[in-house]
Amino acid sequence: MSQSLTPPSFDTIKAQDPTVAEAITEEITRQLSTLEMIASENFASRAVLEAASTVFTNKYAEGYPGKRYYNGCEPSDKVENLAISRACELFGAAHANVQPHSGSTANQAIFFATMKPGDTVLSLSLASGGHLSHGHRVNMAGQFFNIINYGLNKDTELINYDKVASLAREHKPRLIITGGSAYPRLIDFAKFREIADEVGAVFLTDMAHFSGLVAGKAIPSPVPHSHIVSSTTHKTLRGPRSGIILTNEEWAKPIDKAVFPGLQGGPLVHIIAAKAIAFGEALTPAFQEYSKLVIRNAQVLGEVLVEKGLRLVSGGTDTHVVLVDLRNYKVTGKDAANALEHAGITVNKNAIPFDPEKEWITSGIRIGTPALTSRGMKEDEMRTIGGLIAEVVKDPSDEATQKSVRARVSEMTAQFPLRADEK
Ligand code: DSN
Repeated sequence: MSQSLTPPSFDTIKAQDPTVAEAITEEITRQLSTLEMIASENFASRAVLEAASTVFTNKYAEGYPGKRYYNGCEPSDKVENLAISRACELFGAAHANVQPHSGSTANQAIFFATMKPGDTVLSLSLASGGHLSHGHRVNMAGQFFNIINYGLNKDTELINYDKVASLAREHKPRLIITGGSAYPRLIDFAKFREIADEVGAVFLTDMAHFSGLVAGKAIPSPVPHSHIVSSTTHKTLRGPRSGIILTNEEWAKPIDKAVFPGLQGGPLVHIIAAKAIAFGEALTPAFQEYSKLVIRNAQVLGEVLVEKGLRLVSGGTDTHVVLVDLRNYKVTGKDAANALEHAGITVNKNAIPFDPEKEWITSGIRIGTPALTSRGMKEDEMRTIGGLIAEVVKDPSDEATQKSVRARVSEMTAQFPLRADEK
């Protein structure tokens, strides 16, 4: 069994707490033996996993390097300073806060730094590929702020920049957000900044999904155009499960203050250490190659699905994600995702723009290539997988097909370690 998923202390867990060990073993087996195609997931390196399980988890380090509330923070300072300087180098940012526990808490801190309750936010709707934390009605942001959503052009399924500009002029938002969880195309960050400047708004890019592609220089960066950029660190960026905020000089202090003491308590120093390692990995030429391959794989996968008669939202992808409209097959996202899981292919149901189905049913599935690209899969594998997906999705009630595809998935996954670079 590949070691890349196994933290150093796993044998101790087995001896001390077999029930937890059993769940961990099941998860290791699941990750190894299925095709992980959730667009927001990836396989962190052994070094990242090791760092995340170190004794730094024992340390309280409230504050920032050089200015902590507790004593004994010298090693914590060292590792946090390293994470900060690597993040700044990686993204060409003036300032980085590496303490947010997740992408959602990063966004909450940004709201706290930039707005008062009741202020107006202009963000991409969840139904158009945005994110819950950008102000969906069930999210804290949706309840504390006045959320105005922009959407997509119905014909192109691309962001309707004219509508963004007219909504910005009408509602005078304090914060304009772009980025999301299911928008497969490049975003015109310069255009957003122009609109934000015109109405005096702060411009935030949430690059949680595509930050690894930016780090790998495979797509344009939002950093030069945004006042503030938030991200997770575990998706395309392939680090530990966590978040970061990048800012220009102007927003550095307010953001630091909003993260701590505004929102969080003690930072997760073990995870900050893991982030430092991930940023170091992302600074390598190998990561740049990886990022380009992630996109190429998504494009090839998309082409195969189109050949099989499925429609891709916006006609394709520029990133790591393809959003598939299943209506040609008369199948719902929920049924397709469940059938694929039985066949050993993990994706998620996802609303497509202007989806006639409810949020828990949907007409689409979202498929991503970051994790399988980490396994070393390339165009040939994407062609095979595209065919398998179409076979299963065509008739989600066909259990025999699911079984035969499951067998082929097992054969395929047995040939690839979780990390091609860590055999
Ligand atoms: N859950 C993440 C995703 O899948 O895109 C976003 O938070």
